[in-house]
Amino acid sequence: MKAATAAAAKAMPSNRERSRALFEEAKQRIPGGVNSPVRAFRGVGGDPVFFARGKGAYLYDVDGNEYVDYVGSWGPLIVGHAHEEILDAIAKAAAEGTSFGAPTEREVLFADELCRAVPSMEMVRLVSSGTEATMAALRVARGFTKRDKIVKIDGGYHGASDTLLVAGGSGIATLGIPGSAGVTAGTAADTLTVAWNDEAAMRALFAANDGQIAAVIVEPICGNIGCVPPARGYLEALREITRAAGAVLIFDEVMTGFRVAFGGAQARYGVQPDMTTLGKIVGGGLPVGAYGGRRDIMSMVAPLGPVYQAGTLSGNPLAVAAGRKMLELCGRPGTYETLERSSAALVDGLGALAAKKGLALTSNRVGSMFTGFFSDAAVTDYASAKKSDTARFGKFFHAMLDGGIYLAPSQFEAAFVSTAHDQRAIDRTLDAAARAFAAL
Ligand code: KE4
Repeated sequence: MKAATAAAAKAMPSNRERSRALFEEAKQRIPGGVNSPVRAFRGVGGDPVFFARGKGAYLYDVDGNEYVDYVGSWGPLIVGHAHEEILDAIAKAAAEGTSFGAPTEREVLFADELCRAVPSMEMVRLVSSGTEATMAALRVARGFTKRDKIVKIDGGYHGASDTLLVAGGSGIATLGIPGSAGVTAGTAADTLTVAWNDEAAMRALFAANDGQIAAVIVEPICGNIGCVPPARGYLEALREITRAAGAVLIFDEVMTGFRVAFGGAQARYGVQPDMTTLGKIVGGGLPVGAYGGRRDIMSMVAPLGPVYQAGTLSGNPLAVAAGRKMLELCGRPGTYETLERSSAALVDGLGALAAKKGLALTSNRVGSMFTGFFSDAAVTDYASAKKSDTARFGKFFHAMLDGGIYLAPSQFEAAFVSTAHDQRAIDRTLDAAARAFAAL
């Protein structure tokens, strides 16, 4: 038996009784037993796994089972769990105090490092989550253009603020409908949705709302439909359409920022937005969000300008210390080449194994973010993603979980490879996938 298989057999999660018990207890005090809905396994069935610790590419649950982790806390952990240098940076910052609610030198340094990494940002404001970043960016865009309507992509996700919790329409331009209870029809009415990768629909939307659209916000590589890259020329078309209409183009790079390239998707595709939102990786595993962009737009932000936005823990010293160290690690030579090599080996290996079993698996990958859809057709937008066999995905998810591999518990999410995913981790994953595909 190959060493990797033997290790996998040894590591096979034997039981998850403690997770199950904790979930029952959690549900008494926490809505749905989780502090964020996607963690509840509603997309794949079964009970969530409760984790005790992580190290490198591995997570360890409360029952002592080991997993190769491809969630990476939904993207932030591009250098793996508990990276020594990040832990050290946090410990050093913590020893000097955890929060001041006042400006610090490291925030000044971090702002400059972020703007140098993402040159389309001439100024940047730190917040504590991706949700805050996108919510603020849209408010600034509305203040700057004095227009009310915004456009998002059908199936795009930008955090849980009212303006953005709007369900997608039929795939062509539609007036947004509330995507959550509690979001008013009035709020949703100012949010238009349009299918990803449909340039004609975007042009039609602008023609039908001439002079009324404040901003278009997109994930430059969709990660919340699952991974769905932009069609050739699509981002360039968005840039041209928004510039011509005087609308602000916002790239929500909360997931793609420092993930697909050091400068994010905008560096990879060579398209500069007017504003960028960041999160996840820039916090090094601690709560950091950021929004930034052209100086004339960011000059609207209080106290410099009339658009109000604030946060007690914005620029928190520990989170900024972790984020700065993360950027330093990401900036080291070879980081993205290493991620490309290991991610390609993994996804190509999965494709070959699925093909050997005669399974229809369509994989979309950009750098170290990827999604496998059980579909024999290309997945280019939310409508085509929804046509994939999500029931089969659920079976695959659980077969991989039982094989010691932790994937995102939803078809409509991206998986992430870190620099800690070495050949042993990839081999273990492919061994588990061979068994999982056989069981489908
Ligand atoms: P947070 O508020 O969760 O930090 O960021 C919101 C957000 C904004 N923009 C993009 C492109 C995002 O992907 C996210 C958050 N992503 C989800 C999962 N893809 C986080 C997981 C969760 O909701 O628990």
